[in-house]
Amino acid sequence: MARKFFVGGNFKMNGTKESIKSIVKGLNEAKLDSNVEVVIAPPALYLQLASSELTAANVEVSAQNVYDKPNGAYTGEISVAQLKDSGIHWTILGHSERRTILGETDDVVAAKTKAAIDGGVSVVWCCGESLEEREGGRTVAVVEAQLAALAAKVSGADWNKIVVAYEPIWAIGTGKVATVQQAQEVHEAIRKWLKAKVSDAVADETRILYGGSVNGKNCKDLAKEKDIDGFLVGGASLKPEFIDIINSNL
Ligand code: G2H
Repeated sequence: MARKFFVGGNFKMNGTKESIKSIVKGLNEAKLDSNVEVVIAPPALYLQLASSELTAANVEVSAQNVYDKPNGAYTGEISVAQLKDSGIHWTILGHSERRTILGETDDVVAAKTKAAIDGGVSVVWCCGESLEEREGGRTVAVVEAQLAALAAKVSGADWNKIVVAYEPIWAIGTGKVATVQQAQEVHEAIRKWLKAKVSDAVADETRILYGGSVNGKNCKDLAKEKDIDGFLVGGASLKPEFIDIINSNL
């Protein structure tokens, strides 16, 4: 089946009220490929501002993280119910910056993913290897272990609510984009794993995004690959070239 191209903008810990309004205005006024599903993920403080300013069709607002416990005594966290209550139906989870800087393990990310889905919030679930792991020939094994932890917690229809983002850590914010071939190889391995361990349908239907220094110049070649179904964009999502990335297939 045809998988709808998906582009996420991960603003990370960047932006002000003014800059976020300006990015949203740019999206509202742009001519965006109507065959692309877009989410933008500003910092939590600005989720509602972005939502209230957004009028562009096919663009939704996403959180960058969510906690897996129900409302209660968890200082500094935001619950799935609170996202829903604020009209937010997407979250990124398992970004490598949260895994490496904030210590989120494969199991923690899987538990958060399950909680989000159960609470009605779809997930851009991130995976990827470090430079050391790639150089040690362990890329596919690392990604498969991350997938296995996820598959232990989610099942059946949960997969319809997951978009996978492959983000090699060595390519994130470094300007070192994976080659088209390197990205395609891992995307293909992820799809094969889904086919073998989950189901043919999930393998066919799950969008697999590439993330890591995607920009307005490299996006078109990456988008041509058969297993690359979109992008998770960091730095370039804060710039006008984000529109070009959304329109990669035009
Ligand atoms: C990878 C990506 C977005 P950037 O983290 O998630 O960021 O495009 O800046 O490498």
